[in-house]
Amino acid sequence: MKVLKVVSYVALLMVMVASLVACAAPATPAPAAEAPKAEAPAAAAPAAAKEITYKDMTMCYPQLGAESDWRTANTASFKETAEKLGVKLIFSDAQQKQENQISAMRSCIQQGVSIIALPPVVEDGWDAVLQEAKDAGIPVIIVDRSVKADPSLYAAHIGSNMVIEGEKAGTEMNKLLPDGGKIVELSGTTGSGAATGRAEGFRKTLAKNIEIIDSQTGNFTRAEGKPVMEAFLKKYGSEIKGAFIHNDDMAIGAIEAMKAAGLKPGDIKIVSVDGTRGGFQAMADGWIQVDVECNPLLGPQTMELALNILNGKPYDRETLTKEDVYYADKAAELLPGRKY
Ligand code: GYE
Repeated sequence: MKVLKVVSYVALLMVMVASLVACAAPATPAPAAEAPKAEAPAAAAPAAAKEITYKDMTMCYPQLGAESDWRTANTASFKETAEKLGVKLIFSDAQQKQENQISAMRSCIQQGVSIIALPPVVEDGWDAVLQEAKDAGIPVIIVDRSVKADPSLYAAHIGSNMVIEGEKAGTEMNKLLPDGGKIVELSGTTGSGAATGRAEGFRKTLAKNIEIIDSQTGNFTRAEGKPVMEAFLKKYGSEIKGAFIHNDDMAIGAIEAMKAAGLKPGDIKIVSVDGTRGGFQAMADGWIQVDVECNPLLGPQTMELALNILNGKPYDRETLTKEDVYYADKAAELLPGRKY
């Protein structure tokens, strides 16, 4: 009888302890799109787990490609930071194809990585694979470009505000062409957050007396930037007073076409984006007038963010990088100090 009573006391005690533990566990976060601080998904940080360190972390980085100097610097930033901190990095190169990024993510999910950092080549079409990661308890940080997906499907975004970059570019074009005129646009990869945002911001600030007479994609590469500018020059000749070019690599390709057509630096006023060494050199040579900076060195911040997410610490859902605007007159002086 007595034994039975003790047994039932113990059972009661166990139930109480179990419910206490359940209460102490972090609540599943409400989708925190507009909340300043967010909490990690419960699955990522069991209450009793000891603090995760960089050495415990496996980060999947399904890089979108190697299309530009920006991208090369971004890849290097992730690889160097992982090496320095002791993070295991599973890196792949999707060659600008979304389906490759999706299969790389699926393979990472299967391997049971701690976290995925995704630089999405385009904005649409991520819901299914993001849901799969969520179901597997693997948090996803969107890096660099944005996605159009329910915010509850990913933990955070870190990168640039592409609309603001476009707005800055528009303001600079207005200064370069105070009397207005016709301009062309070489845009980035169709459907990418970088191209859509820059195009939108640019149009927001562009003065009424400046007309965009044509806009074509050069897919963010030198190789494709050149023929696009060639075609523009053939079609519009000296009508073109300015060009908004969505990255330095395409600008460098476009400049080759301009040289081949016998143009001189400054004949077409160029506003470019990224602020790579190549862009700075083209500014120093007088071909690019203004370069709107876009920072690719996202490795350190992303890994720190990942650690906070995995440890269930409060973190910012949106981290924007600080970026400047650079002008041709200072380019030669600043070039040696550029990190990418
Ligand atoms: O501007 C371009 C690269 O997504 C911000 O992608 C990035 C862009 C960058 O190819 O050079």
